[in-house]
Amino acid sequence: AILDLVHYPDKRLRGLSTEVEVFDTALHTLLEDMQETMLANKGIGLAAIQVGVAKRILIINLPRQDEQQYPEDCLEIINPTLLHAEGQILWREGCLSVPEFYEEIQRFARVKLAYCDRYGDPQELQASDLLSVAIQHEIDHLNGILFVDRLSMLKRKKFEKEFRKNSKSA
Ligand code: QAP
Ligand code: CO
Repeated sequence: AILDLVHYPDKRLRGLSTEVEVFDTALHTLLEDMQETMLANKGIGLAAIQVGVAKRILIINLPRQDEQQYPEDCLEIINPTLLHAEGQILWREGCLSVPEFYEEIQRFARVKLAYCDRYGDPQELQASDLLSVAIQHEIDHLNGILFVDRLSMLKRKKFEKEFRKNSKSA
C-alpha cells in the first residue's frame, strides 16, 4: 500500500524513533509499504517516521547506471549504529518530507555501520559516496534531525523564506 508522507513542519519528524524488537510479518509489510511509497514519490531513501511510524527503520534504493531503480536493490536497515565515519563529501540533498527544496550538505564520505535485516539477523555495511550520504540522511531522521537543520545560518534563512512563500501559494 502507498502510505501518506509526513511533511515539514510536522512535529512527528522531530521525535526520537525507538528500536525494533519484534521482527514479524507486520514489520515486513511495513517495509514493503515503505518501498512502494518511496518509489511512488520518486524517492531514493525513506525512514519510517516519514510515514508516521516512530521506529528505527530505513530503506534506500539507489538507481543503477541506467538511472532505473530495481526493487531487488532495496537496502532494508533496522536499528543501525555507526561504527566508523571518515572523510568529507558535499552533496546536494533533498527529502520527501521537505518537497521542492534542495541544498548542499557536508557529510562523512565513508561510513561503516552495523544493523539488523528484516529477520533480526546482524549485518555490517561499508558505504561511500551517495550511499554514505543517504545512510547519514536517513539515520538523522531516526533522531529527529532534518537535512535543513545542517544548513549554515544563511542558507537556513533562505529555506525558511522559500518555505513561507510556498505555504502562501499552496
Ligand atoms: C535522501 O531523498 C537523500 O523534494 C532521500 O520533490 C538525499 O529521496 C539521500 C524527493 C540526498 C541521498 C542524497 C525530494 C522527491 C526525494 C523532493 C529523497 C521531491 C521529490 C528525496
Ligand atoms: Co529525508
